[in-house]
Amino acid sequence: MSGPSQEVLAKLTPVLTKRWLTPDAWKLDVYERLDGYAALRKAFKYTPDDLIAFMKESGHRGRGGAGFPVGMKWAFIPQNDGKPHYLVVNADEGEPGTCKDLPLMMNDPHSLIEGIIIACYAVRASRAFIYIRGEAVHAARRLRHAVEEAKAAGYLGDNILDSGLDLEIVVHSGAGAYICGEETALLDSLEGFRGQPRLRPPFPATHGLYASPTVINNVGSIASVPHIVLGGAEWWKSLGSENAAGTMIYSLSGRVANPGQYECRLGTTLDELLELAGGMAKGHNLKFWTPGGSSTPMLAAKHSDVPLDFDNIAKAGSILGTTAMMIYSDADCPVYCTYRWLQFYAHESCGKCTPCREGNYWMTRIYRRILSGNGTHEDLDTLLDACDNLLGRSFCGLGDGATSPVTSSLKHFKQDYIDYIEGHRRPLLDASDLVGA
Ligand code: L3W
Ligand code: SF4
Repeated sequence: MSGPSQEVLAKLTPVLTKRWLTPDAWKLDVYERLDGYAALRKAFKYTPDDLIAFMKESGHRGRGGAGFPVGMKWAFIPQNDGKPHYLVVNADEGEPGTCKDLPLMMNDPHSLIEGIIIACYAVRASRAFIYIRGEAVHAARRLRHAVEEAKAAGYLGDNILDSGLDLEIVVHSGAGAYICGEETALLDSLEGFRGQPRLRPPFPATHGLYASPTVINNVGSIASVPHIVLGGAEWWKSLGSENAAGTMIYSLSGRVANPGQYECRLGTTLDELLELAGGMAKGHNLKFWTPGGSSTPMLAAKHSDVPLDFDNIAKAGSILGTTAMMIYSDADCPVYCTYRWLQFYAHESCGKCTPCREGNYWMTRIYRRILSGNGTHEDLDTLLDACDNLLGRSFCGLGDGATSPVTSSLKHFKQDYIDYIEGHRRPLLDASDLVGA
């Protein structure tokens, strides 16, 4: 295959990833040589309120899955309320297929720290927490090292660069539970309780950590901030598409020639990303894919020209999520994939609400029946009925997200299910798996 066209190469826009290939960019002296902490000095020239207005103007939206406007979230923090304010960075990256925050924290930890300081100045917080998933020991170590370097250089501590801001950052490792990526479960875990979601509203913006106003933003949302401050709101908007400002780190995995992270303008298509990544793996043809992790409805090959931004992907029937693009070919089975994801959701369900706790368990059993050649046509209706009882009826997004692969695979690939049921396809599971099903 020939290389990508000039038109497609122009979609590749390294901003958050621009320092990743520079040796030792994770060290403070190298970071400073590459414009590091220039944005902080610029931000301190604004008032906190002006900074919030600037972030609103930039159109920057959250990179953790929901795409909530960052400036609006910061503006929710009450002012002059006499309470401590907190910033919590959600670095619990656990969505299957998602791999953008860990490489960012490993390669460019100071961009996250600089973004945190700017955000804390804007929302008047004097304590920030980075909640990182427990398995990421290497990234936690790197972040702690960067925090120490920043503190020694006067970027953290009291009266930072004479701005009047006092700030400490705590790097807190979780214990490896997917549910602790849900913002309120994360707060419970951070407070030392078992991580289970809280009722919303009230939202963390008013009742968050220790019942105080708290901003919770994803790693990518915050690490973008220094770039936006330096480049300006218009520049950030010019990089993306309508209602979707800036770039996004698209993580490509699965049946692709060169898997990895590709930072491109929001609105790039899968066709273009595949061109950048050298195409599909040899001998494979695209069959289905997820735009943003397993919680986002899977799409079919015919959707490969949909611009990957919030609105266009919604029109195609999915969610942009964390742009974790898992690519599958005609050698892969959407029914089996869905079964494996459901096993994950059943395992990670925190058990607080019945639809999710019971629904995911029962759905995995139905998949076992289908995949072992013992399914019935009624099973397909039962699956959709179970999804009806999870979607919108679960206490948090985990239960909602678990229905995405089920309903979307049934929508696009019902024949694959029927082939198992009618015996046209060799069962993938042994009937002995059905004991007790
Ligand atoms: C104040 C209001 N704040 C909303 C805040 C809210 C939150 C943000 C978005 O789930 C999705 C989920 C996963 N006053 C507010 C308000 N907020 N209204 O805005 O809230 P929400 O409920 O739309 O989404 P969420 O609960 O944050 C995130 C999907 O992302 N996802 C999973 C991603 C996994 C990772 C990872 O591994 N890194 O992030 C993938 O697609 O299913 O739908 O802060 O407080 N009136
Ligand atoms: Fe827990 Fe699942 Fe209910 Fe969320 S939906 S509260 S993870 S049981």
